[in-house]
Amino acid sequence: MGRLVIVSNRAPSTDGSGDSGGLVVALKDALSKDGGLWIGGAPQQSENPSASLVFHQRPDFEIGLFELEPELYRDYYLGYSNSVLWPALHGRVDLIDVKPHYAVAYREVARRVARMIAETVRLDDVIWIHDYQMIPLAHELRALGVRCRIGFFLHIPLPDVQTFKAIPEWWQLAAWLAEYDLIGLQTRRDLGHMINIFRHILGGELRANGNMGIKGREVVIRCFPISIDVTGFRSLAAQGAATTAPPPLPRLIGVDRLDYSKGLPQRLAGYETFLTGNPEFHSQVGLLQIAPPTRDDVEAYKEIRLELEHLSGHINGRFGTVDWTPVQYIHRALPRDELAVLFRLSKVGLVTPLFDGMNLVAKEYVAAQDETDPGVLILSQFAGAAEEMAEALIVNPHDPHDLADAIRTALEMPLAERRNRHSALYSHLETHDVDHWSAAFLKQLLAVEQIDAEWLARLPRLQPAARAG
Ligand code: ADQ
Repeated sequence: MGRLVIVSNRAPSTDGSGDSGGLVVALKDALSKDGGLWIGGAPQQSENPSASLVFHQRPDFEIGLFELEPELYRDYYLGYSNSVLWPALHGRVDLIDVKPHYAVAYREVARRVARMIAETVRLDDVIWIHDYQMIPLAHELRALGVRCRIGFFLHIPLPDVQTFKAIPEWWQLAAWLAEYDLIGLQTRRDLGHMINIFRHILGGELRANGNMGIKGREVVIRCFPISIDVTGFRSLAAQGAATTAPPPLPRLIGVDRLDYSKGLPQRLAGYETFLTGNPEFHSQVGLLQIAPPTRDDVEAYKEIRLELEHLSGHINGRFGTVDWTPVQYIHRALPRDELAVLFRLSKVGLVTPLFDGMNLVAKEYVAAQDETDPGVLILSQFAGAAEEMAEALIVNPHDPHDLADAIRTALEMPLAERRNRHSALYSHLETHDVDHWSAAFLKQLLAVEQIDAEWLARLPRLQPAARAG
């Protein structure tokens, strides 16, 4: 194999700062082995963007930044990616903000980035594209004659076919996805949706080997549940906790980007129901909710922020006393080592999204626990993580009574049961960490045969002219 070429909306820093956690840690080894390249958006937009990638050599791998004009970036990123695809793929079709120029910008960015990539890749390179901001890239690269293996990993969920069809460009998106050699999804749930989307929209057929036959070629689709650096996070938590005083009251903790998919108002409603039904816990427990802002320029995000401030104020006003604040709400990001300690020193981890590709917080909470006296994870049935983490207390985040019951069960759970549940969850994570995830994806991608030149020559016929957007 030649180089591993990663493509994502944002590139890691050019000096290696801020590498802790996440994809960079997962892919560093694979990237440094064969002189890898990470292509991603430049941190700043530019009125006079470079027509080619701007390269930076880090000691471990090379970075190629693509620059975009501010307006194009806004329409592609805040517009199509986060006001159309993000809500639609999270099943929130009510929040889609359709504007034709968003779709045009999304396609234009893919075209430009593909041209920049085509200038630099070699036939034996392997390209791994990440997430919903980049779906048309394989199509654009194939149109430029790029014959490398191209894989795609979707970090967020894929909804059922009817919800998918609420996106105006539904046909086009399905066709773009069908041009990858390998599509990786987080869960079996999403894999099922992918199969149905290909079946219903493109007439694809599921083969006995699990691949999809679509218009004369085979697309490999598999699920690869993403994970974290389990032992690294565990040591971070253990080290920090050794010098940190535990909180005065047993603590419930929630850590989420402030996003409507994370179910924060529903979580607070469940906590309020718990406090209403269990007065003996008043002044005996506290909820710490950490929710840093994201995508503040998108209207739906302003609304969720106001709602959360209102709800936490409401609960504190209703139940709080001079000595007790039932909800502590922090609206900013914290360093990873601080988060790890906060997780370890919290009796209950609340991870209750309405729909989530995976949810790494669930895995971080478990990894951070002291195995001799672990806390309890309360996990939404709609988080991708629920497929692997059955020993958590699984809840329906839409039902405040279910959530309230789970909070009480978690706070009263005997030590032996907490240890049993934690030990089952941790042993699974230990063997399914983020290295396992990236190795499994790359192994599968390398097993795909080099692209068929004949198929490549026929490619334009896959696009009916009327649909080209
Ligand atoms: P996200 O939607 O961003 O990721 P998630 O998987 O929960 O969601 O990851 C969030 C990360 O940000 C975690 O590592 C968490 O610790 C960190 N974080 C959250 N709040 C923080 C705070 N206040 N301060 C510092 N760090 C904070 C998308 C998909 C997920 C999928 C991931 C990875 O939506 O479903 O799990 O990609 O594929």
